[in-house]
Amino acid sequence: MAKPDRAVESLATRIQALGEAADLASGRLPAEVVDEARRVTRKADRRLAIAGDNTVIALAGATGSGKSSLFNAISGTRLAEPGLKRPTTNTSMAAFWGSQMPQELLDWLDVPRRHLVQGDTPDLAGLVLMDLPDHDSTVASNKAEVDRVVQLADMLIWVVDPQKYADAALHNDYLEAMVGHAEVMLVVLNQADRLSPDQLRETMRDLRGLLDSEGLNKTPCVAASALTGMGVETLRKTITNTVRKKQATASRLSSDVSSAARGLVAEFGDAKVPTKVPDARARELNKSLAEAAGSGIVRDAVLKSMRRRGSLATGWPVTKWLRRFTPDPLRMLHLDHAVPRRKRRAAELEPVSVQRTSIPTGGGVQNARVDIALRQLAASSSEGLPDGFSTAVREATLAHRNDLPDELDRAVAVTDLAMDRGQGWWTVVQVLQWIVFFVAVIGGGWLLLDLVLNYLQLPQLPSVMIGRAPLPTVMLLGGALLGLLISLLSWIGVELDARAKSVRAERALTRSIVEAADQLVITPVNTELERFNRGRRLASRAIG
Ligand SMILES: Nc1nc2c(ncn2[C@@H]2O[C@H](COP(=O)(O)OP(=O)(O)OP(=O)(O)O)[C@@H](O)[C@H]2O)c(=O)[nH]1
Ligand SMILES: [Mg+2]
Repeated sequence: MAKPDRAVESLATRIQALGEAADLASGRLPAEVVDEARRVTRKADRRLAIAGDNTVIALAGATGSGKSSLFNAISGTRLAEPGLKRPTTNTSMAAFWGSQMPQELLDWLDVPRRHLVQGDTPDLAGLVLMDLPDHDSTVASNKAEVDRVVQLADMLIWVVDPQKYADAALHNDYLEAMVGHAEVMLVVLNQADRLSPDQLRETMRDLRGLLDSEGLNKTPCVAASALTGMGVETLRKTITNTVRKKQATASRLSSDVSSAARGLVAEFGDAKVPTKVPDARARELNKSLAEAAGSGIVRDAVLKSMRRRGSLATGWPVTKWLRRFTPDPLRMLHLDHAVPRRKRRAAELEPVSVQRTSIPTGGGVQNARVDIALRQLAASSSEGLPDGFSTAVREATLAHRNDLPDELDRAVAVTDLAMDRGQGWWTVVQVLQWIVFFVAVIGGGWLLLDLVLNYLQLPQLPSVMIGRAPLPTVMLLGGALLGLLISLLSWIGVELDARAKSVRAERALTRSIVEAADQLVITPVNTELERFNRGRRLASRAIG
């Protein structure tokens, strides 16, 4: 048989989906539909919410009472292994009547051994019949297991035998504690074939009295024998009735779930809705934020500052000295710190020590552009959304509007502009400059000394010639020329470096700004869109 396109969801999954869809829609879709969905979800008690339309019935009791034998007798199978050696059953076992094993439910029940019973038994469809291990009260895990199953069981059948039906361990540790579940319990006195009719009547009266004294008046008790088949039909009927009742309850709930889910889906609408902020809008926002944060100003300042620092470091010592008196543009913006990576991270973690720049920002024009970008982002992100969700999207875009300037400034302040890297060559040039400067100074001094000696008519210094030119002249002119040449070449290097740095700085700033925008605007909006899309998916899944 061809599988249907859409997997048929189990009632349990649909109830869960409806509950989650209602939570996601809360505050955004009309309260009536959300409240109705919640009411329906609440109506589904734990049993229905986990087991859905499956009926869970478990056989519990002392070892040797005949749980496994009864299991086989009731189910008409030989799945359980009854035995003479005690205890026989040490892990729980379940048989499921239907076409597909409800694995999730059996996982919840923690049943390791599972059997599928197929066949023409519509009156047992959806039944999970469990054979629990001996309830020996000394084994804590067994008690925990019974406690676990009883929360979900539509019926818990306690199997006792004529010898141990009054066992203190059973009554004190289990039955008395289960008063709250009296209505879903049934006590079976098995091995009735071992008693004479009189003994049986007597034992049943005794058992009834015991149960009543424990507050279990509503718990029926029946006599049975797995061996002769006595009472088995009654048990089967009780089970069939329970299955039918469960199915009826489940099907009523199922249609309630469907109609509540339909109500939600109608409000979610069927318009095509973006799954995230459109890229173009995010880019637009980033651009306007970069402008408002003054990233262009910083880029220019980096360029100018690198030029100034480079020529200070590599220029001719004389011109260098003069330029020292011009201000550093980055220092004026309070961005001249070369924050080491480790320290930077600490600064990010420490909201009190917020670093501030002095970039002249927040101008009316820039601010207006940010507002426009935010409005457009909200508008195109909320296309097709119902009112409540589109309001939520708008609010998400504006939630941090007032913190944006500060956050952006902080992002700029902690961005590593990499101003302190890649300047090794400056030192080399600096040493060279000083060498040629000294050569020129010595040449000049030499000539000056010659001039003074000549004036005083003292004997001249010996003249040294390089080719046809005197050495001091070569030293003075050569040094000066070489100094200028080195300055010129380094100027080219500095210029290229400054441009590369300013581009890199702008990129780093853009990254910081994009990060801030992501955190303060894009992510909150995307969260809202996810909330809508997930809610709508779940609601339509809950329809079934
Ligand atoms: N005479 C008689 N013997 C029975 C009856 N039911 C079970 N027995 C026997 O009692 C013994 C124990 O039966 P089981 O069905 O294995 O008991 P259990 O409750 O599953 O035991 P554990 O798995 O050890 O917890 C077996 O030898 C069965 O043949 C019954 O109704 N009458
Ligand atoms: Mg057994």
